Amino acid sequence: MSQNRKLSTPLSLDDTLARLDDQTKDQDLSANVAGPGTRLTDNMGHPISDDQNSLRAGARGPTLMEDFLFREKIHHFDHERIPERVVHARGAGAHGYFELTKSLSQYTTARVLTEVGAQTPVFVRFSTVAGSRGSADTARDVRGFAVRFYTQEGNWDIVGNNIPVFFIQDAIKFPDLIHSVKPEPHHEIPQAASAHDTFYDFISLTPESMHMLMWVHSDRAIPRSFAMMEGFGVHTFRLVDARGQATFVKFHWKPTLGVHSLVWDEAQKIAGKDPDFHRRSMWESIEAGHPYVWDLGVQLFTEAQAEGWDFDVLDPTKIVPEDLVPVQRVGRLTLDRNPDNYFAETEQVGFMTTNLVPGIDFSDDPLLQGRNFSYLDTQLSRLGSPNWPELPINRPVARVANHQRDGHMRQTINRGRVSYEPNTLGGNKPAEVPAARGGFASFPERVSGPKVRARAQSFSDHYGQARLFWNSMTPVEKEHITRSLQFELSKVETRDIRLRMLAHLEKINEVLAAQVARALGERPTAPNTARPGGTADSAAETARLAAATSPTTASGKLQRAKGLSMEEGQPRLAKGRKVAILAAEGVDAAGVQALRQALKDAGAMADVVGPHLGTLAEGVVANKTLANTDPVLYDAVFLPGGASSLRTLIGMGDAHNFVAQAYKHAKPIGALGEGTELLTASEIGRLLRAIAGPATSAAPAGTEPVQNLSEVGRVRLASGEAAQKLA
Ligand code: HDE
Repeated sequence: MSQNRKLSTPLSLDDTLARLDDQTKDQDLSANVAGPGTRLTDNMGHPISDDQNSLRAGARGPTLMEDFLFREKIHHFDHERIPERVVHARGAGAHGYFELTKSLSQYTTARVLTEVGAQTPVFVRFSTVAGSRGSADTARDVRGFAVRFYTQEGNWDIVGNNIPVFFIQDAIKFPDLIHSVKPEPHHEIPQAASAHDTFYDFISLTPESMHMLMWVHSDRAIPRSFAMMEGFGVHTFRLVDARGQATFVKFHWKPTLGVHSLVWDEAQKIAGKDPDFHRRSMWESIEAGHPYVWDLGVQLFTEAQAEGWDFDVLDPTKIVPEDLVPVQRVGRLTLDRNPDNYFAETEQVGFMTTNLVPGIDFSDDPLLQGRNFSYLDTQLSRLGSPNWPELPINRPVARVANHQRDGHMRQTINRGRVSYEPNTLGGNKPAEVPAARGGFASFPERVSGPKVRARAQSFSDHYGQARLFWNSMTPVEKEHITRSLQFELSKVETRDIRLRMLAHLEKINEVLAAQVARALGERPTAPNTARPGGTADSAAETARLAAATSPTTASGKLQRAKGLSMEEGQPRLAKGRKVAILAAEGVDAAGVQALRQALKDAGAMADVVGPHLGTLAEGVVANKTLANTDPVLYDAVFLPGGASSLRTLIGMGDAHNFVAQAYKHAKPIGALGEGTELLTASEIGRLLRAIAGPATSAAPAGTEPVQNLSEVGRVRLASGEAAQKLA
């Protein structure tokens, strides 16, 4: 990490990181160093002379009870596992820092949001929701996006997702939702998948989930990488200023690489070829010096403004459209350091929605209110002791001082005889901090009302924003949503559940419903179903939409909203992408070097994929083989020149398959010199010419792979049809 970061806070970033790092870190023995920590000991520090054999009565006799070294080692091993998270079990984390670029001092006293240029250490954990710890990264699912800021005023966690809304409005339904989506309890099938009866049974009986459902069937649910997805705080929060005035706020993380996805066929194949795809990409990228970067965005609005909208900002199934309140970018999150130890950091981190700092407060969103109970509770069962905040990854950098004592695994050695307040024996320290001097004080919201179990009337429109989302999609995005619903609902075995889902879809969009109905073998009710599996004629649909009225559209009177489409307005960069260079002995070394340099300059990474590992030409070393990797793991394929290299590749079915798969997923394919022969002279070339024609943007380019790579998103979306034929 850089040593010269500007700081306006009393502790330097390095100090705070050092505090986080702490003396609990042991020595990295893989560096093969000598010194303290290199002698093998047991947990009590006794040096061990033989770690190969247990203590026996005679070389062939029974093991002795007194073998404390054996018993301690096995005892520790037996207890190495802790319960996985009940949701978000599979995750990957990274360290970094947050830097504020625009002060929000007009709205809040929180120093992390007012001190421009100050850098706050962060730890971020990304996750899928439904799958177990060992499941695949690329399942269709919501992604957790949990950010911990280690501020000088205590830990602040934004425990968000990559989708800005949620399935349910009230936390009391969370166990039902999660029981329905997890593997079915009688046979524990399917793993990390929502395409099954219990999920759609629950969803079809829960209309408030329809908006979220549209997002989950969009390409947002199969991100290309963690660095190419947005993050959202989801709930409305409050910022509170020095006078105690509150402003509502929604938090956003906007990726500097833009929002990009896989396609479903790729996502499924990657799950087998490399289940660690997302965590590996993040790890490799950070190791290669390419940090993951987002801007922090805020939507700020007053209670009075919110009262004017036809949706409730306390309802977590609703967004505040960016057209109504633009997102202001106020800071930058940079993840530039991989954890040292997965368990100690990524597994033991315990996020909590209740980790707030003075100047930030909750709203009355009933989902948020319920979460405020759950996160503290779950840490106790997962981490096993009320002292879990003492674990290095959970320990704040702000000094902790209170009269809480004892409990399992207490680390702190509290001094003195006073553990109560008020006291005179300890000078009544630590003392309360009045709100005026920075102590946390809740926003004094006026609340009154009868004690009821009821939903507000303002939470009752479940389709308006689902429609808004659908209407805001481009034709290709609509097609992907349609295909995803066709796929998942066709796996539901109970016809009644499928029919209930179709009835909901009809309320969102008739054409969508009709196309899904066809795939389910049901009679479509909408008129425009000319292209099974395709999308509606957009002119006709636009006209119908313009005429559509709904008593409560929950859309702020918008038909389309900004910022929802992934195809519109996103940067398309080579940065963060990965290219496969197919090569064999005799490859054009200069061409490969030039390409690698160009990719490096553009912030992209490359693998040389050969028939075997090792040197293929001077300075060209294959680090992957055609057998141990796969085209689904890359964003583009490049075929360099070199006659003998190409002769070898043309004779290999795996090489043909590599190019064909890349083409099927509409990836850029570049070739130079003899490299073009694999495309033109082979069966692949014949197919490509027949299907794409020379003028199609997805046709093999022949040159300039880096430029083509930057087009990857557009091409991938646009050429789906042609690519399907190749499949
Ligand atoms: Fe969570 N959620 N959640 N959740 N959630 C957990 O806490 C819960 C919800 C989210 O990387 C658990 O420490 C309830 C919304 C993330 O460690 C648990 C409700 C959003 C993570 C829990 C929700 C989230 C969790 C499990 C309904 C997006 C992973 C382990 C009221 C805004 C954090 C843990 C990490 C984890 C409860 C709904 C995000 C059980 C009761 C909405 C990113 O406490």
